[in-house]
Amino acid sequence: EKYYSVRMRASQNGPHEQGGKHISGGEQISTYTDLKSMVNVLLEKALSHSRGNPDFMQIQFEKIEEPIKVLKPLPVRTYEASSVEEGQSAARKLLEQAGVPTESIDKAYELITEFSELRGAILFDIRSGLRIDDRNEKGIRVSRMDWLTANFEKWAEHYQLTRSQRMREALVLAAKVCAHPATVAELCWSDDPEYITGYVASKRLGYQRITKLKEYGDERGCRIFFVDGLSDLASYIEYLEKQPIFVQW
Ligand code: PML
Repeated sequence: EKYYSVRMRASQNGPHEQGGKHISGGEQISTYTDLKSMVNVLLEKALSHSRGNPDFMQIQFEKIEEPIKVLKPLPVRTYEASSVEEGQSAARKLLEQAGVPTESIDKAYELITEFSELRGAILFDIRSGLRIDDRNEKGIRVSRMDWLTANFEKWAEHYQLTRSQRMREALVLAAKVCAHPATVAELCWSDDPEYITGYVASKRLGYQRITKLKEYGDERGCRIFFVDGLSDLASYIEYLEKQPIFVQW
Protein backbone atom coordinates (compact mmCIF):
# COMPACT_ATOMS: atom_id res chain seq x y z
CA GLU A 1 0.00 0.00 0.00
CA LYS A 2 1.16 3.53 -0.82
CA TYR A 3 1.32 6.11 1.96
CA TYR A 4 1.37 9.87 1.91
CA SER A 5 2.85 12.31 4.36
CA VAL A 6 0.35 15.12 5.04
CA ARG A 7 1.56 18.30 6.74
CA MET A 8 -0.05 21.51 7.83
CA ARG A 9 1.21 24.78 9.20
CA ALA A 10 -0.80 27.86 10.01
CA SER A 11 0.14 31.31 11.21
CA GLN A 12 -1.17 34.81 11.81
CA ASN A 13 0.10 37.98 10.15
CA GLY A 14 1.56 36.03 7.28
CA PRO A 15 3.98 33.10 7.10
CA HIS A 16 6.09 32.39 10.17
CA GLU A 17 9.35 32.99 8.29
CA GLN A 18 8.14 36.48 7.43
CA GLY A 19 7.47 37.31 11.05
CA GLY A 20 3.99 35.81 11.38
CA LYS A 21 2.91 34.23 14.65
CA HIS A 22 2.89 30.45 14.62
CA ILE A 23 -0.62 29.16 15.30
CA SER A 24 -0.66 25.44 14.57
CA GLY A 25 1.10 22.59 12.81
CA GLY A 26 0.31 18.96 12.13
CA GLU A 27 1.73 15.76 10.73
CA GLN A 28 -0.11 12.72 9.45
CA ILE A 29 0.49 9.69 7.32
CA SER A 30 -2.42 8.75 5.11
CA THR A 31 -3.52 6.27 2.49
CA TYR A 32 -4.68 7.76 -0.80
CA THR A 33 -8.31 7.05 0.08
CA ASP A 34 -8.05 8.86 3.41
CA LEU A 35 -6.33 11.98 2.09
CA LYS A 36 -9.51 14.01 1.97
CA SER A 37 -10.40 13.37 5.58
CA MET A 38 -6.79 13.80 6.77
CA VAL A 39 -6.55 17.19 5.10
CA ASN A 40 -9.82 18.07 6.75
CA VAL A 41 -8.61 17.02 10.20
CA LEU A 42 -5.60 19.31 9.82
CA LEU A 43 -7.74 22.15 8.50
CA GLU A 44 -10.09 21.87 11.48
CA LYS A 45 -7.15 21.73 13.86
CA ALA A 46 -5.77 25.04 12.62
CA LEU A 47 -9.10 26.82 12.31
CA SER A 48 -10.15 26.13 15.89
CA HIS A 49 -6.92 26.96 17.68
CA SER A 50 -6.83 28.93 20.91
CA ARG A 51 -3.66 30.74 19.83
CA GLY A 52 -5.87 32.67 17.40
CA ASN A 53 -7.23 32.65 13.86
CA PRO A 54 -4.70 31.97 11.13
CA ASP A 55 -4.50 34.13 8.03
CA PHE A 56 -1.90 31.92 6.38
CA MET A 57 -2.07 28.16 6.02
CA GLN A 58 -0.29 25.49 4.02
CA ILE A 59 -1.46 21.93 3.73
CA GLN A 60 0.62 19.66 1.58
CA PHE A 61 0.86 15.98 0.86
CA GLU A 62 3.63 13.94 -0.66
CA LYS A 63 4.01 10.28 -1.46
CA ILE A 64 6.40 8.40 0.83
CA GLU A 65 8.92 6.40 -1.18
CA GLU A 66 10.99 4.98 1.69
CA PRO A 67 9.89 1.98 3.76
CA ILE A 68 8.07 3.02 6.95
CA LYS A 69 9.76 1.98 10.17
CA VAL A 70 7.54 0.67 12.97
CA LEU A 71 8.15 1.71 16.60
CA LYS A 72 6.47 0.70 19.86
CA PRO A 73 4.83 3.47 21.90
CA LEU A 74 6.75 4.65 24.97
CA PRO A 75 5.28 3.65 28.33
CA VAL A 76 3.30 6.52 29.86
CA ARG A 77 3.25 7.83 33.42
CA THR A 78 1.49 10.92 34.70
CA TYR A 79 2.81 13.04 37.53
CA GLU A 80 0.20 15.28 39.16
CA ALA A 81 1.87 18.58 39.92
CA SER A 82 0.08 21.08 42.14
CA SER A 83 2.02 24.11 40.93
CA VAL A 84 4.25 25.16 38.05
CA GLU A 85 7.25 25.18 40.42
CA GLU A 86 6.57 21.63 41.49
CA GLY A 87 5.99 20.53 37.89
CA GLN A 88 9.16 22.20 36.66
CA SER A 89 11.24 20.73 39.44
CA ALA A 90 9.87 17.27 38.58
CA ALA A 91 10.83 17.91 34.94
CA ARG A 92 14.39 18.80 35.93
CA LYS A 93 14.69 15.68 38.07
CA LEU A 94 13.51 13.52 35.20
CA LEU A 95 15.99 15.13 32.81
CA GLU A 96 18.75 14.35 35.30
CA GLN A 97 17.57 10.77 35.59
CA ALA A 98 17.63 10.54 31.81
CA GLY A 99 21.30 11.52 31.87
CA VAL A 100 21.34 15.27 31.24
CA PRO A 101 23.94 16.93 33.52
CA THR A 102 22.56 19.57 35.92
CA GLU A 103 24.67 22.38 34.40
CA SER A 104 23.29 21.50 31.01
CA ILE A 105 19.71 21.62 32.28
CA ASP A 106 20.38 25.06 33.81
CA LYS A 107 21.84 26.32 30.54
CA ALA A 108 18.88 25.01 28.56
CA TYR A 109 16.45 26.70 30.94
CA GLU A 110 18.26 30.01 30.49
CA LEU A 111 17.44 29.79 26.79
CA ILE A 112 13.85 28.62 27.03
CA THR A 113 12.18 32.03 26.91
CA GLU A 114 14.34 33.05 24.00
CA PHE A 115 13.17 30.01 22.00
CA SER A 116 9.54 30.02 23.03
CA GLU A 117 8.37 31.62 19.77
CA LEU A 118 9.88 28.88 17.64
CA ARG A 119 7.68 26.76 15.44
CA GLY A 120 9.90 23.70 15.73
CA ALA A 121 12.25 22.07 18.21
CA ILE A 122 15.81 22.95 19.16
CA LEU A 123 18.72 20.57 19.54
CA PHE A 124 20.75 20.96 22.67
CA ASP A 125 24.11 19.27 23.18
CA ILE A 126 24.44 18.03 26.77
CA ARG A 127 28.25 18.23 26.80
CA SER A 128 28.80 21.71 25.46
CA GLY A 129 25.55 23.06 26.91
CA LEU A 130 24.88 24.76 23.59
CA ARG A 131 22.15 24.79 21.01
CA ILE A 132 23.59 22.95 18.02
CA ASP A 133 21.01 23.11 15.25
CA ASP A 134 21.29 25.86 12.70
CA ARG A 135 17.60 26.51 12.21
CA ASN A 136 17.40 29.86 14.01
CA GLU A 137 13.84 31.04 14.63
CA LYS A 138 12.35 28.17 12.69
CA GLY A 139 13.63 25.22 14.70
CA ILE A 140 13.39 21.62 13.58
CA ARG A 141 10.12 20.14 12.50
CA VAL A 142 9.79 16.42 13.14
CA SER A 143 7.75 15.00 10.31
CA ARG A 144 6.46 11.87 8.55
CA MET A 145 5.07 9.96 11.49
CA ASP A 146 1.72 8.73 12.70
CA TRP A 147 -0.20 6.17 14.73
CA LEU A 148 -3.21 4.52 13.16
CA THR A 149 -6.40 5.48 14.98
CA ALA A 150 -7.74 2.00 15.69
CA ASN A 151 -4.43 0.85 17.17
CA PHE A 152 -4.04 4.04 19.23
CA GLU A 153 -7.57 3.68 20.60
CA LYS A 154 -7.00 0.07 21.62
CA TRP A 155 -3.81 1.10 23.38
CA ALA A 156 -5.45 4.07 25.14
CA GLU A 157 -8.33 1.88 26.26
CA HIS A 158 -5.97 -0.75 27.63
CA TYR A 159 -3.99 1.77 29.67
CA GLN A 160 -7.10 3.79 30.54
CA LEU A 161 -5.75 6.97 29.05
CA THR A 162 -7.70 9.77 27.43
CA ARG A 163 -7.89 9.37 23.68
CA SER A 164 -6.74 12.85 22.87
CA GLN A 165 -5.44 13.75 19.45
CA ARG A 166 -2.93 16.05 21.11
CA MET A 167 -1.47 13.29 23.25
CA ARG A 168 -1.38 10.89 20.32
CA GLU A 169 0.65 13.38 18.30
CA ALA A 170 3.02 14.07 21.18
CA LEU A 171 3.50 10.35 21.84
CA VAL A 172 4.29 9.72 18.20
CA LEU A 173 6.83 12.52 18.10
CA ALA A 174 8.46 11.43 21.36
CA ALA A 175 8.66 7.80 20.20
CA LYS A 176 10.38 8.88 17.00
CA VAL A 177 12.80 11.29 18.65
CA CYS A 178 13.71 8.98 21.55
CA ALA A 179 14.28 5.99 19.25
CA HIS A 180 17.39 7.67 17.86
CA PRO A 181 20.51 6.58 19.81
CA ALA A 182 21.84 10.16 20.04
CA THR A 183 18.73 11.44 21.86
CA VAL A 184 19.14 11.58 25.63
CA ALA A 185 15.78 13.18 26.45
CA GLU A 186 13.04 15.46 25.22
CA LEU A 187 11.44 18.28 27.19
CA CYS A 188 8.13 19.65 25.92
CA TRP A 189 5.17 21.77 26.81
CA SER A 190 2.56 23.29 24.60
CA ASP A 191 2.35 26.79 23.16
CA ASP A 192 -1.44 26.48 23.47
CA PRO A 193 -2.51 28.92 26.21
CA GLU A 194 -5.25 26.51 27.29
CA TYR A 195 -3.00 23.47 27.70
CA ILE A 196 -0.55 23.24 30.58
CA THR A 197 0.43 19.54 30.68
CA GLY A 198 3.84 18.72 29.23
CA TYR A 199 6.35 15.89 29.43
CA VAL A 200 9.88 14.64 29.68
CA ALA A 201 10.56 11.62 27.48
CA SER A 202 13.48 9.29 27.03
CA LYS A 203 13.98 5.75 25.85
CA ARG A 204 14.61 4.57 29.39
CA LEU A 205 12.08 6.71 31.31
CA GLY A 206 9.34 6.54 28.72
CA TYR A 207 6.83 9.34 28.30
CA GLN A 208 6.53 11.10 31.65
CA ARG A 209 3.65 13.53 31.64
CA ILE A 210 3.62 16.40 34.13
CA THR A 211 0.24 18.05 34.58
CA LYS A 212 1.45 21.60 35.22
CA LEU A 213 4.48 23.04 33.50
CA LYS A 214 3.17 26.56 32.90
CA GLU A 215 0.25 28.81 33.81
CA TYR A 216 -2.99 29.03 31.81
CA GLY A 217 -2.89 31.88 29.33
CA ASP A 218 0.82 31.48 28.67
CA GLU A 219 1.53 31.10 24.95
CA ARG A 220 5.17 30.23 25.39
CA GLY A 221 5.89 26.64 24.47
CA CYS A 222 9.01 24.52 24.69
CA ARG A 223 10.46 21.65 22.70
CA ILE A 224 14.07 20.70 23.34
CA PHE A 225 15.87 17.55 22.26
CA PHE A 226 18.88 16.87 24.46
CA VAL A 227 21.50 15.01 22.46
CA ASP A 228 24.84 13.39 23.19
CA GLY A 229 27.54 11.89 21.02
CA LEU A 230 26.04 13.29 17.87
CA SER A 231 28.67 12.62 15.23
CA ASP A 232 26.61 13.70 12.27
CA LEU A 233 24.20 16.57 12.82
CA ALA A 234 22.89 16.52 9.26
CA SER A 235 21.91 12.86 9.38
CA TYR A 236 20.20 13.32 12.77
CA ILE A 237 18.11 16.16 11.35
CA GLU A 238 17.45 14.10 8.25
CA TYR A 239 16.12 11.29 10.49
CA LEU A 240 13.81 13.69 12.35
CA GLU A 241 12.48 15.32 9.20
CA LYS A 242 12.40 12.47 6.73
CA GLN A 243 12.43 8.97 8.22
CA PRO A 244 8.83 7.69 7.98
CA ILE A 245 7.59 6.15 11.24
CA PHE A 246 4.47 4.35 12.33
CA VAL A 247 3.89 3.83 16.01
CA GLN A 248 2.19 0.53 16.63
CA TRP A 249 1.21 -1.10 19.88
C1 PML B 1 1.26 20.10 22.18
O1 PML B 1 0.42 20.94 22.45
O2 PML B 1 1.34 19.68 21.05
C2 PML B 1 2.17 19.53 23.21
C3 PML B 1 1.41 18.69 24.13
C4 PML B 1 2.27 17.86 25.04
C5 PML B 1 1.53 17.09 26.12
C6 PML B 1 0.49 16.13 25.64
C7 PML B 1 0.00 15.26 26.78
O3 PML B 1 0.62 14.23 27.09
O4 PML B 1 -1.04 15.58 27.38
